[in-house]
Amino acid sequence: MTDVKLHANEYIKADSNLLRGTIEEGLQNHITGALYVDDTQLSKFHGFYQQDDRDLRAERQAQKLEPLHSFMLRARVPGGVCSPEQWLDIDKIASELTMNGNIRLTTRQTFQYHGILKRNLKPLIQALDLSSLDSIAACGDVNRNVMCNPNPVESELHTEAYEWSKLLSEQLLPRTNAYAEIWLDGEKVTGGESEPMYGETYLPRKFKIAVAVPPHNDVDIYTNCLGFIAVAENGKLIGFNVTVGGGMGATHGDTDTFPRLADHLGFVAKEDAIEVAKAVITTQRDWGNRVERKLARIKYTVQKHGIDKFRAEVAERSGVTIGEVKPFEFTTRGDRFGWVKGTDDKWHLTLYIECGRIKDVPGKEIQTGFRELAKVHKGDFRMTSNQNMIVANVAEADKEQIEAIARQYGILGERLTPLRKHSIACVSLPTCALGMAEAERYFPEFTDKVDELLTKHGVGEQPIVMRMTGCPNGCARPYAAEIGLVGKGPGRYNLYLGAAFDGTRISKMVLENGNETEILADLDGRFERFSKTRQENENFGDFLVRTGEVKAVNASARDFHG
Ligand code: SRM
Ligand code: SF4
Repeated sequence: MTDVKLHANEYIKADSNLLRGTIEEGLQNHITGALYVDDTQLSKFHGFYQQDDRDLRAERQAQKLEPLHSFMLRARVPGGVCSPEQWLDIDKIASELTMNGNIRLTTRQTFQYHGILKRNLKPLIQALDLSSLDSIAACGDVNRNVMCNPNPVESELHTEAYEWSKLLSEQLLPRTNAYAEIWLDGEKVTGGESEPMYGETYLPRKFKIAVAVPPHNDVDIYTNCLGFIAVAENGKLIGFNVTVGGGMGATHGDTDTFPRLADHLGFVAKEDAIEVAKAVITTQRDWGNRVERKLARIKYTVQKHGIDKFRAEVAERSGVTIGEVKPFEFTTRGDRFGWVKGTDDKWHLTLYIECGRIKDVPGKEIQTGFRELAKVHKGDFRMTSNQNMIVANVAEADKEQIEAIARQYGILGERLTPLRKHSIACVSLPTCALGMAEAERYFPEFTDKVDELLTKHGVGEQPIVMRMTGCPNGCARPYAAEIGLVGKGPGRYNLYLGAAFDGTRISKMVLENGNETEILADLDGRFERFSKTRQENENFGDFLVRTGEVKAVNASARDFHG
């Protein structure tokens, strides 16, 4: 035993009886809409967060009322794939059991509900279960939703990659019976339970995995804790180039924190992938920082020990020979909108969903449109890591009907600019407790203004990855965007530039605490120079770095703040 005082969450986990805590008692307490304080940390492992509507906070405080507590629940949907029947259930649950009635697609290929009252948590989780969906480990200090390239174009390889994402997700789930007991009235386990991989204090911090299929890096593989880049021979998966140590979160003004792109661990044959994943996880479990939560992600563990030492440990724990990285190349990152045909002759229609919000708005009945699509669609739906949706696996004969419905409800997105197609924003206000500035509610209007500037300089057709978050936690991966806006205070953002289009270099701050006018003025000048002096096919981020306008961030611990 050491005398070191661990972070408070470590004691909450240790005392939780494998994630049960007093959640059940809290659900029975009808005096408050909240859970008991410690349980709000444990609830994350069950997939939900306690929140309150920040727009109403001051008013409720003035009336001496407790905040209007409600819950955000995130589902676990490996690879983002669900059936039309499941979508109809997801939609019905939103209408019947949440206050706002809508659905939010996330940057990690799943969906969230906001505004769930405490009394509706259990019926909601039970309704998901009836649809073979769950929220186990969607949040918390465990492996979360596993991402996978969702575009089933190179059909066979994608199917295999998707199967791996499901397997990884299943194999790395916590083993406690707590979820079944609390939410699904499962039989109570009275002893002998254990968490063989995680241990009773789970991981020091959240953990994220993605599977990519080159040349598409839509899952932003290098921003993940652990990444599997599919390697194929003759169209068949033979293994993965594995990456470790990526992550985005940082704290304003704290130079000990930084976003970091993952290092290459090496090539691993596919039959060894699960063992390697487990070894990476247990290494992080044992080596990760349990004192300082903000330094507890695996990116800091890899940074501290170095990739060579980390690799040796993983090889030893797994007994797997980790080979040299096999050649591969990423060329695209965003989603491929419109129709694409797979190698098996099935069609896939990618639809743009502004900030991932599935909700009817004037001129765009997105929620109704998807309901109608789900009623006739015979393939599946695929949520993308850019908060969009693919109506996947459509037979040639059904194409026309699917397209007609998408057009009827205004979700075909025919007039999207390249900038918009490559843009995402996080949720932020009013539900996110950590938001410092608007994101989802302001981003569409901001994108219009940036588009106007690009058009003014004749570069409106240039695809640029632009992302906005309401705080430095990085939920829309803004530091991996060519234009990143990170909330600093109401109406104020730090502007980050110079990341690579393909996600292989992060950005650097060029303007601190700017308002809209200052940010647009900064971009205006840069777009002008870009239009005049760019090289053929040069991307915006690369141009800024080549011309020295922005210093390249090659090693983030050294360059991001320096
Ligand atoms: Fe996130 C915390 C939303 C993807 C880094 N994130 C939060 C919370 C739960 C706020 C909180 O802790 O109270 C946000 C809930 C807002 C709301 O009202 O819904 C939130 N994060 C989201 C989502 C919904 C953003 C979106 O607009 O889609 C994404 C859900 C993904 C999912 O389905 O699992 C989401 N979050 C991310 C990503 C992107 C990714 O994983 O690819 C990141 C950066 C990558 C990374 O993890 O490094 C990210 N979220 C964070 C962090 C910073 C962690 C850190 O290393 O410091 C926090 C804060 C924390 O954990 O303390 C956070
Ligand atoms: Fe909330 Fe910040 Fe994440 Fe945006 S980036 S959802 S404001 S935690």
